[in-house]
Amino acid sequence: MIKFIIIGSILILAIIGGVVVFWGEDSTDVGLEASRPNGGVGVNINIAEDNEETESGNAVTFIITGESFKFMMNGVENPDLVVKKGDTVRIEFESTSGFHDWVLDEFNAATQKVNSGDKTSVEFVADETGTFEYYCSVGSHRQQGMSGNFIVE
Ligand SMILES: [Cu+2]
Repeated sequence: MIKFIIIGSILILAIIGGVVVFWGEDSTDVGLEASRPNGGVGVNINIAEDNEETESGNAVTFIITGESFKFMMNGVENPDLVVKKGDTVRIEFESTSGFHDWVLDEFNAATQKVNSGDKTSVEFVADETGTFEYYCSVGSHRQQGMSGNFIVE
């Protein structure tokens, strides 16, 4: 009788051990399967974000006024305009005093020339990195200080 109990106990232990090992292997497999797709998705998302930045970029708008002889934006004289490569840039320009425009040669961007109180705009894609000079092309305004830096990072 004692032999049967001992053999029975060994069998039960063996079964429990087998189940634990089986579960252990099973859960290990599940873990690997779960982590692989997650890792893959993470990588895919990163690639998608990178493509978005380089291919389409963001839409950036600057609201700038012109007077004799400087540009103004949010109280800053001849402000640095900083964008990322690939951004679509919109310049909304208004003359608050005098006859002016906003020109950026490197991107073939130029607004109309406008008089006091008139508004105009121009849109272009900043597809090249560097620091470029924007300016007013009216008369000698550029030489008199009506210019600033357009920076593409
Ligand atoms: Cu001007």
